[in-house]
Formats: sequence, C-alpha cells, structure tokens
Amino acid sequence: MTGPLTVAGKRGIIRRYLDQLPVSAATPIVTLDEGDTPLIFSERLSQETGAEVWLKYEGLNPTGSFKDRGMTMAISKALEEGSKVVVCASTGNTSASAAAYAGRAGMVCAVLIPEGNVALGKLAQALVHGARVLEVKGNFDQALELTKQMADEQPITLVNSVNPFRIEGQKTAAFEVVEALGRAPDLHVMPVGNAGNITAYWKGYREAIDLGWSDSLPAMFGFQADGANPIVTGSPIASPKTIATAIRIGNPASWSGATDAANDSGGRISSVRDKEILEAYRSLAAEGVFVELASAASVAGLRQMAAEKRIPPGATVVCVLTGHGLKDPDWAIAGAPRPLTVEASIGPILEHLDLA
Ligand code: AN7
Repeated sequence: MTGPLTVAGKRGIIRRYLDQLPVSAATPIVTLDEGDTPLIFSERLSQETGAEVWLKYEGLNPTGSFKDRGMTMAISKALEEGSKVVVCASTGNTSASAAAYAGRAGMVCAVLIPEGNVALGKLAQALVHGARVLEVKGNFDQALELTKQMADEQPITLVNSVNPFRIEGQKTAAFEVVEALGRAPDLHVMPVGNAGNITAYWKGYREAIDLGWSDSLPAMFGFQADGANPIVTGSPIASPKTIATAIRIGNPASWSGATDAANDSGGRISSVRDKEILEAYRSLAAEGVFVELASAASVAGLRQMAAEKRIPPGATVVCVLTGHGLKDPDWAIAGAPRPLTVEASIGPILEHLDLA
C-alpha cells in the first residue's frame, strides 16, 4: 500500500516540489492541497486557431484562483519566521487566498481592497475566513502602497507578490504544465495585472530546463485590459478602467518581470478590449469552462494573436485561466436570460422548452 500513501503525502505544491522551493525541515507547511490543477484540451479553440490549445484551469485551486500556490508559500514562511499578522492589498483573489491560509495558520489577516471594485464572491471569501477587511477609498495601486508602508513600519508580513515566496510558489504551475505535456508549450498565454504570475511562470519554465524536465522554453504572451495597460503604453495609469476588476491595475509591482519574460522569450505584452474579454468569457462558458472575466483575457489574447497570424499551425499553446467564474456571479447573471417561472406541472414546462 505504499503507492497511495506516497501520493497522499505529496498533496499541495510545497510537498510536491519540496526540492525546488526555499523550504526546510523547519518550515511548517500551511496547505489546503492547492495545485495539481487540470490542463484541459480545448477542441473549439484548437479548431478556431489551428493550434493545439490547452487550458490550465487554475480556478480549481482551493480558494478558486492561482493565488493559493503563492499563498501556501508566503504563509508557511511567515509562520516559520514567527509572524503573527499578515497584510495584503488586493483586487480580490489575493485577499480571499490570504484570508484562508492565514486562518489555517492561526494568524491575523488584514486586507485592503479598492472600494466598490471587488467581485462579490471574493469579498465573501475574505469575510467568511475572518480577515479584517478595509475598503480603501482609492484604487489597488494606492492600497498596495499603503500595505508596503504598514509592513515597513509594523511587525507585519506583506503577502502580496512583492513577497518573493509568492513567486516561488506560483512558479510550480509551469512545472505542472511541463509535466502534463512532457515539455514546455510553444506559446504561453496569460492575463497580466500586477505581473507577479507571468514573472513566476517564466521563472518556472526556465528552472524546468535546468532540472532537465523540458528542453525548450515557450514564448510568453501577457494580456492586460485596454483601459489598464500600463506595460503596453509604457507608463503607469492613474485611473485604470476595465470590467475585469481583478486586473484593474495601473502600476504593476512586477513590471520588469513581465517585460523580461516577454522580451527574453520572444513574446509580447499586449492588451485586449473589454468587449473581447466578455466574448471570450462567454465562449469558454459555452464550452463548459466557467472562469472570471480577468481569466478570459488570455483567450481574448489568443484570438487577437490568431487574427494577427502570430500562431504557427499546429503549435502547442497553453492559456492560463486564473480564476473561477463563481467568484463573480453578478457578471454571469447580467449577461444571461432570466429564468422563467412556471406552474408545477409538466404541460407548461414542455411548452416553455418548445417540446410540447
Ligand atoms: C483572476 O488578487 O492582483 O499579474 O490582488 O485575480 O499576477 O497580478 C489578482 C490578479 C489574473 C493577474 N487573473 O495576475 C489580486 C490580484 C486573476 C487575478 C490576475 C489576477 P498578476
């Protein structure tokens, strides 16, 4: 019976990739068995683009986003260092994840979110996991500056992706992609907000080469939203605007990580319109994959690349779907027809379904 026990003992990204992460026997592992998410083949997007398109569905992490990979590392290391309080600024997913992992570790979690711009499900998560939630009258970038100041002046650990342990944890998603495909994809496509995740994937792919797990690197393509595209325009945006609130960020903390990944890999940082994000969101949902708006920026970006003939025929492409659609029920319902109310009898039901 050693087989199953070994597998059970390797749940969570820290245990699975122990030798590739900055942990030791002294590190208390705070985990919710994150990672090991599916890489789903997309028949429709493959036909549409002439490539082989795979979807890395990060919405299936314990709190519904990729943030859990970084948070298991950040909270474990904070606990190891004796920290009792953590803080983060967030467009929603970081705060949901921080709240859950801090709660598990018995730590106090403070979160600063931009007032009125966090999806309902994410706010619910931070609250239910017991975080001290403060809605800041400002945007994400202002909230992040305030949390940096708090961590400088107080005995508080900052768990935004400027914390290097976050990037370490998040790089494991690239390891999983390489493991599933047997090599790195030709093209890697993902949304970009604060740019921690693209920095992490690029680090992971490069390490996979050093480890002998892959003999190639992907070209890295990151997509911001048109109204929140500072890396594309080349300067910070004071009032970023997009329906994809998760990536409504005007001054990314890991800016150079994103440009390095794109430049060094032969890829690009570009942006997509809100309308295109919404179309990608709906077409993914029609294919059975429910993601949040920000996640759909990767598929909107893939379509832009296809329109620009940037996808070689038959190329292997991975699109990262960063968060679950249930995070933001308001958008899902807003774009759908309202359900009909019918009498509890078979006749009207069949009639309404055009089956009578
Ligand atoms: C679903 O939670 O910044 O480029 O505070 O939630 O690594 O910032 C979230 C970002 C993409 C962008 N998709 O990732 C936060 C936060 C989803 C996200 C991004 C976010 P980064």
